[in-house]
Amino acid sequence: MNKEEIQILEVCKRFNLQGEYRNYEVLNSGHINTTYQVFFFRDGDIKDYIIQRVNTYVFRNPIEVMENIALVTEYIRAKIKATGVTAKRNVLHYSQTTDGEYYTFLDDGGFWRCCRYIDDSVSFTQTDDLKLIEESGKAFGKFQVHLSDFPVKDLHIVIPHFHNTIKRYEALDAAIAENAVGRVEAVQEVIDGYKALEELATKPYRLQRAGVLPLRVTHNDTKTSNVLFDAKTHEYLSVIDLDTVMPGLVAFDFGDAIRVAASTVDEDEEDLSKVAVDLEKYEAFTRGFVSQLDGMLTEDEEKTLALGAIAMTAECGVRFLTDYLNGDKYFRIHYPDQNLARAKCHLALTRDMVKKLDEMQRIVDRYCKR
Ligand code: GN1
Ligand code: MG
Repeated sequence: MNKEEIQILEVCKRFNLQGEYRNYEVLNSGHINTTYQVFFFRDGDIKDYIIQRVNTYVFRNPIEVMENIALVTEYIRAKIKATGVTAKRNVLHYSQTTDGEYYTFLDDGGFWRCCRYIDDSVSFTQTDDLKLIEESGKAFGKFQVHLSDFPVKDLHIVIPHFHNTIKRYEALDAAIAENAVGRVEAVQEVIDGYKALEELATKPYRLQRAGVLPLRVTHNDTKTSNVLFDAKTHEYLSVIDLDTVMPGLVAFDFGDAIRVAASTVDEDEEDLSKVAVDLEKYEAFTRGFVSQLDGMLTEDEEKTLALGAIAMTAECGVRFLTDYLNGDKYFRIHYPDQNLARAKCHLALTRDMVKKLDEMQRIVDRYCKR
């Protein structure tokens, strides 16, 4: 048994997982935490769980992360139950340790948590299936609705200024000034490309600061892989990865989802001629998202949804570029220049969105039908 498996088994024991341990698999799609699926044999069947080691470089106060998650999942569970259906497959269920905590620290300081695997569910990093994209839109729209009356002040700000696009640009400037690993010179064109987008990309944040756009409870990491679908029907079941649930703008949840769901490529595509926002995918997501909202958005929010896609795509690209310049400390990479590839791809995608902004907003308007 290797060290990883010994740790996994210790975590399973602390969460009192029952049955005979069979094996584990590493799930590798996230850039931050380390995620495993573990399999137990019990009552003649295989039961599986998701256990994660939370990245405490990124989440400096992981206990607060779990407090937020417990509050939000309980709130959504109560909302679903109130409609008379079981919430079993429609919201995450985190396990408690034998001490009644939602987390455990191992001896090496690692912070671990465990949640039930949702039966017969699947997720996708990227898909061309418009039905799935529409369903992912519904999932995030529903999340908004479920939390529309959640007391925002009860949430910890687990990563301050997470979608503060202005500060993200400042962090890029600092990384350029420091040039810690000597990479600045070779990427000047990419830096200039992002600078040219700064004014537009920071607009939603500035509108929030000016009080035009309201803060709501948002998910803040709405990529396609953060939705679970029923394996057979492909209807959405639940959103996952609630680490960054915090006050935010609806335009950010919409926009960050579009960044992935409506893209023609993966996040790190190197052939930039392939990179574009696909308006059919965009429309499918928008249709799903807006269909759940029951007119809860203000007119200003509706009018800035498409702009949110530009803000989130540019911001994410700025973060990849900053991390590249800092020597790849934040996002997990699978090959040496992956953060640069991600940054270039996001620059191309943002530029395409800028060209199509009016059309993207018209599509939103059509579904919002004010
Ligand atoms: C990170 O780890 P993951 O894949 O859930 C990041 C998001 C980025 C995303 C880019 C806490 O999310 O903000 O948009 O990578 N999460 C954090 O794929 O920084
Ligand atoms: Mg995440």
